Parts: sequence; C-alpha cells; structure tokens
Amino acid sequence: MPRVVRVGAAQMGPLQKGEGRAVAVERMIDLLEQAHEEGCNLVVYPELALTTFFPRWNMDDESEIDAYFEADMPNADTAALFDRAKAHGIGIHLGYAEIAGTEEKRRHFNTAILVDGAGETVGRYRKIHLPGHGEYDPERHFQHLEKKYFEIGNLGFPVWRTMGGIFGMCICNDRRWPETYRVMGLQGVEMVLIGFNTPSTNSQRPEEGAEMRTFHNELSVQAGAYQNATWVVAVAKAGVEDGFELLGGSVIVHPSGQIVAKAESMGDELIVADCDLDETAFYKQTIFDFARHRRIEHYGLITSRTGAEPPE
Ligand code: CDV
Repeated sequence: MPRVVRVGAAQMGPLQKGEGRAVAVERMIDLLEQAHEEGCNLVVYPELALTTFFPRWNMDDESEIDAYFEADMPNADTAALFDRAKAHGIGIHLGYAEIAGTEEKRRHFNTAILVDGAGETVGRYRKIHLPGHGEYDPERHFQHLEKKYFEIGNLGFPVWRTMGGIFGMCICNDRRWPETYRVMGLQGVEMVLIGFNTPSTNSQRPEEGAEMRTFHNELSVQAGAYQNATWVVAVAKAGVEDGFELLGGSVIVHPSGQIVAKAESMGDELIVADCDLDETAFYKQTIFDFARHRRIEHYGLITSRTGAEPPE
C-alpha cells in the first residue's frame, strides 16, 4: 500500500503592516477550501503567516512588539481556521510568532506547529538559525531584526510519526544549513515542512536580486531533500509588503531532489503534489544508507567548532 500524502503548499501573498490577523486567516481559509476541493490531506502555510514580516521594522516598545506574537494557538483569531481544517480532516502546518514562558519571564520564539487531521497539535518547532542582526543597522538597505525579537529555538530538530509518515519542520533560514536536514535525516524523516519569508534582494548587497535568491532557495531545499532522501515542502510569503518585496517560488521537492510543483505567482497560490512517502526508501537504502556509508569518526569538527578557522 503506497503511503501517499496529498500536500497543498499554501503560498501567501503580502500582508501589510496595517492588516490584522482577520485578513490573513480569511485568506488562509480560502486556500484551505481550495485544498479540500483538491483532496489534500495536509496544508503547509508560510513562516510568520499571520502578520506582516515584522522583523523588517525596528521597534523598542514592548507592547508594540508583543502585538505581533501569540500566547495561545489556536486562539480567538485563528479558531475558525483550525475548525475548518478539522472539519475537513486536513492537517496543517502553521508558522507564527510565539510568546512562551511565564508572566515574569516571557520568551519569544519564531515557531511552527504541525496539527494533524483530527485537530491535535502533534509537533512544535522553534527556529534555530536566526538570521539578521540584534540592533538597528543603518548600513543595511532594510532591517532584518530576527536576532532582536526572537530567542534561539530550544527544541532541537525533532521529527514526529504522524499522518502515516515521519515529519520534521524547520523555518526559513534553517533551510540553508545542511545540519538542519541531517539531524532530521538521522531520525528517518520522510517529509520536511518549511515556511519562509525571504526578501527578494540582499539587504547588504542589493545587486543580489530575485534570480540569485531563487537559485539559493532551490539549491538549498533540493540538496536537503536528495542528501537525506526526504520530501521537502517549502512555502513562501511572497510579494510587496509596505514597499519591501519577498520572494515567491514555493516548491515541493521529491526525495530525488527534483522539483515536482512550483508556485508561479507572487500572491496567494496553492500548489499540490501527491507525495508517496515510500519513494524515500530507495535512496535511504542505497546511496544514502547512513548506517553503511557515514564516517562519523571524521565529522568531529561539525559539532566541536562553530566558525571556520583556516590554517596559518
Ligand atoms: N526569514 C528568514 O529567515 N529570512 C532569511 C533571509 C534573511 C536571508 C532567509 O534565509 O531567507
């Protein structure tokens, strides 16, 4: 019996700073209904899907910052989305800004959750590779203050056995790091879910535009998929938010590394693929049979050294 997950990658167009959660959730429900009509079992939404990509704004006022975060999920703003998904028996992956911890020590994370078709939250991931900077940087063409607003994720890269397969998650910049996929690969991951908000130009090198950024996106997720024999579903928030463009190009990638579906627009767009999880087996059992071929006695530097130290 093939284990086929019909995945809907629900790319979202821009969300302006002045738009509230209601605008996002209404559009997410529209995408969910399309996914239902197409027979999807799982819908994947982007990173920080409920608001504009706020790390581009430099804020110091705590209440202004916290207004972008969610203490509970689901909550009053998102309940309708969760209810519709459960009614259809569709699992969802949702990225959002999470406030955890206690009243005295609140903790801020860039988070994604995985909810199964019965409405149970079965997985939680908190972004580990936070890009950007921790203080306002006048040298940049625009800000990317994730290191100011979020703590480094404290949950590692777990995987979850759910919905008939083994699922993992990572968030945006994590997808550029081979370690991200390998830690999940070593737990037998069969499908990695990723949301992203990638500016269409490099804030420190404006001549690096959408073409190169798209190339880097695809290079990273295709390599992660192939080298770990896993499906990868990478979903963008795209388009121009308050004058700043985010990359589109959401993709669903086969364990061979080939792209099987790709978004064409810079707006709300559902792309769908039938992902047979058993198609991960061939590479897992041959060229990437880790147990037979990995040589951990030569990999010590990976976990003992962070930065590069060239020889004298
Ligand atoms: N949201 C992100 O993590 N964005 C980064 C940008 C800053 C490079 C990314 O890797 O796409």
